[in-house]
Amino acid sequence: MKTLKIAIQKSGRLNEKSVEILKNCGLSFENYKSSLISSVSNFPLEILFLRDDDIPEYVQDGIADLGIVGENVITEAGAQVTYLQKLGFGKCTLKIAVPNNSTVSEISDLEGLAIATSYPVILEKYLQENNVNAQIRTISGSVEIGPGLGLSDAICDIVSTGGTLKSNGLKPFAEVMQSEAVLIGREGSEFNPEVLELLQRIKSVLKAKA
Ligand code: PRT
Ligand code: ZN
Repeated sequence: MKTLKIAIQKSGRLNEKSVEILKNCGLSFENYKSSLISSVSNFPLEILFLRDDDIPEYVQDGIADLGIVGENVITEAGAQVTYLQKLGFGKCTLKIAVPNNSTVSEISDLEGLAIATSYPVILEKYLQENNVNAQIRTISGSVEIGPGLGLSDAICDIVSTGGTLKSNGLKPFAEVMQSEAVLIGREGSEFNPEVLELLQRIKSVLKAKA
């Protein structure tokens, strides 16, 4: 029997829930924080602990068979992967926001302005679909401080409670994409008997929770 590999986030917002769902599937493994790989003792599966940004490509390229990652990360990476199951955690929305005192209130008002984001691919597509020409400033984190520093007129970032926007004097006015954690594989993954078994267990865990 071939041992499958599943890639999950090593640390961060999705780590705990990813580990929890696998444990709830009856999988027995050590969740060593310092180890990058862990073997499941009662299922032909190895767990790879990675930065979330690397997970879509690992699955696309066949280094891992399965992955648990946010839809935002998959879409931004443009990875060719198959969505096997939405997992109901890590829910958030990619939103465009402006300073509270800004006169920008609709998408067309963004014409000619600068927008800071860590999601340039998703934002560019969204702007194109809305026929807006804006300057995208790609930064890797702390996007919310962009307008305060004069780096940008607006931002496009992940929002969950909205607390971070609020505390930085920003207000959202457009939703670019909704996201949650999903189980991904490659085309045809669902025909692998071990993948199918794991998928069935995940579905039962989700059903029991609902
Ligand atoms: O180290 P690694 O690269 O693996 O992790 P990371 O730092 O890139 O990601 P991490 O752990 O922060 O987030 C992992 C995934 O969780 C994201 O890709 C999303 O799919 C999902 N997620 C859910 C979120 C949030 N909620 C979230 N609130 N990701 C980020 N945030 C950030 C957001 O960027 C902003 O800074 O939280 C802030 C806003 O939160 P609120 O509650 O104040 O609105
Ligand atoms: Zn990341």
